[in-house]
Amino acid sequence: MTTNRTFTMIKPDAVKAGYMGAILNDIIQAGFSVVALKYTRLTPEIAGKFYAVHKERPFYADLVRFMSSGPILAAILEKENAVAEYRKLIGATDPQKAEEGTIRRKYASSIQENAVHGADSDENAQIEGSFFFSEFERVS
Ligand code: 3AN
Repeated sequence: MTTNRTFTMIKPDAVKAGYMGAILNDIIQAGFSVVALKYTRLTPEIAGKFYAVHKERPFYADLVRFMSSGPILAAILEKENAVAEYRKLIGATDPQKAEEGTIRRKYASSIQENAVHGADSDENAQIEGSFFFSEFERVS
């Protein structure tokens, strides 16, 4: 099912560095509309649950520590072909490999502290959005 929605988080490194407003502005200027927005701090338990698919990866413990190290901004975004369009806007996981002008190229410092998360499929966008937001927290 194509929903034209995706899920993102502005990660603790970018929030700490003061890029939250700039990144949100880039997202909106790129034609995404905000369906839901939440500024919060993940506990290690919640970060661990969110990244459970990476449990077996060597970077899992560090990733959980990092994602619970400070506040994040979670959002559901809408645009035609949202998942693919958003992945294009944020660029490659490794900011050094991300194209010029992408969010990760502009604001990220490393493969782990890479400024933003973007859902990688419609199915995961749906699951991740529902992990953070109830129905009445979404503007329809
Ligand atoms: P993406 O966020 O581009 O979809 P994933 O899903 O492979 O990338 O990884 C999820 C998160 O795990 C990344 N955003 C990054 O913070 C972290 N990560 C991925 N690969 C590495 C790695 N090789 N070393 C450290 N952290 C990583």
